[in-house]
Amino acid sequence: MVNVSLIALGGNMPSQAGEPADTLRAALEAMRRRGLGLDAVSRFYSTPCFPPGAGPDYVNAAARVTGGEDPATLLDILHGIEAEFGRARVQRWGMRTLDLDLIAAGDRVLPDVQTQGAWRNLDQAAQQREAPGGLILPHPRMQDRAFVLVPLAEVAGDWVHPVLGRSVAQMRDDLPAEDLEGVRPLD
Ligand code: PH2
Ligand code: MG
Ligand code: MG
Repeated sequence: MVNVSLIALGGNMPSQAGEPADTLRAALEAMRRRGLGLDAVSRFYSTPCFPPGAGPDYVNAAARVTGGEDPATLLDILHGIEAEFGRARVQRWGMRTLDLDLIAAGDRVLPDVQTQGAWRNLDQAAQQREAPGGLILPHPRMQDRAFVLVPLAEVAGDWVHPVLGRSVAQMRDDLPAEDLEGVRPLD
């Protein structure tokens, strides 16, 4: 899966497109319109907000994109679509109409293995405090989050983390059962 990119979609506030599920559908359409090849899209899930109590439940989904786009170009496209749906970056981890996260681009490790590892190993307090300036891939929190891994397992269960050596399905199964139980398909 060298040329696949993995994208996580989420939202927990209404946008001009409607409720979060409507926004996610519109965002997928916008991705197609901007030329991304959507190979597979997961079901939509209702997920408890992380951190708990920070806002309403989210709708989350995942998409697998092919074509070997370079990650910076892909990220520009995703940011453009977030802007289109009124994403205001008011508060880190706060409420949002649309969040499109690039989770991985093939087996690239960016900017390098050591820096990716440093971000991955931040303790919880530092995670709240610090946000990376540049693109870190794979996304340094992907292995922790049921709202990312459960949808992602539907579209890229066999993708193997280039540093951890664990597949998406394995990383999902490594999570506590209570994290997984909260992630429920919408329909
Ligand atoms: N995204 C966040 C913060 N918290 N919680 C859930 N359930 N789903 C998300 O996508 C999410 C979150 C920051 O991007
Ligand atoms: Mg984001
Ligand atoms: Mg996010």
